[in-house]
Amino acid sequence: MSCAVSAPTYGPYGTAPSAVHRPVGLPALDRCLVMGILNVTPDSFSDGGRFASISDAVAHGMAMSQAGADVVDVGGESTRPGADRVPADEEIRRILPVITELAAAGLPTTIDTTRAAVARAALGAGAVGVNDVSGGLADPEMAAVVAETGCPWVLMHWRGHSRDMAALATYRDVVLDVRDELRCRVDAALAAGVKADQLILDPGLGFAKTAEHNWVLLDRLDVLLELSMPVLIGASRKAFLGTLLADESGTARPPDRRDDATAAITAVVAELGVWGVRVHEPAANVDAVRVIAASARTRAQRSAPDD
Ligand code: PMM
Repeated sequence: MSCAVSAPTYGPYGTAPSAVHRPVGLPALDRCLVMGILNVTPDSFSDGGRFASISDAVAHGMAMSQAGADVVDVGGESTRPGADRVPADEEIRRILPVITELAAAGLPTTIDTTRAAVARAALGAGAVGVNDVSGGLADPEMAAVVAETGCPWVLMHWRGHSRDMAALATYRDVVLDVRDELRCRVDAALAAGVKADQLILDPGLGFAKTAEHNWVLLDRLDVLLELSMPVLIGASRKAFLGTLLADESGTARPPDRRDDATAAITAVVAELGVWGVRVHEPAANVDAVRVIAASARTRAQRSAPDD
């Protein structure tokens, strides 16, 4: 996986993390944004099958908004390791009524898809942005849809579809490789007419990454933040947390008991300056980002010169 990018910093956007833009069309906040996960799938790793009916899915989206989620990310295809693909028309059938109803209720939604046709349908139904776990690699038409609509686009680091991704988890240096591969995706997006201020980057924890890779990426987020673009982190309930919290017999902690650890990661990455986190249970994560924002405000006041 390589492309021709060789400059040490990302040119047009400066190098200071303070220069990070606020993606158009998404809430502009003075704290880390919290994106609630709404998987309308029978087989996602932690919530698969829970929200398969339209009314259950809409009710859960509303509940996440009431719990403080700033945006709800709606997905109709599972990306858990080993998952098989679903046809595009089935993906559209799952997500469209849910996005339509949430948009009608005034909730900002993003569409979690790698397919341009699904993104186009979702944006037409009122979604405000596209969350593309393939960073534009899976569907060559995606960039054109995003350029045409001018919506925010999450470019996640990705090396291949879920069925094959475990075999792709080999890196020279995971932090530098992920950064460079994401820069290639940014260059491709810009070349296709997408504006820089539409883009959000995501290291893709768990996607062609071992647990060790995930921890190293979290530890060296400064390298991604130096690209001076908004960064989104999706650690919620992922397997590396289950392994970390395994019981004495070595059995991984089940996904629905990984929310406290998820909120701990949210606090850590919000303190580092990420733009957003993508989580299953927003409430504790919203509290965490508010604590971090209050702490940052206090620090700023202490270091501000007296009037
Ligand atoms: N992870 C999943 C799905 N979509 N999108 C982004 N941007 N980042 C992620 O880390 C990410 C994602 C898989 O988790 P899920 O099955 O709980 O949605």
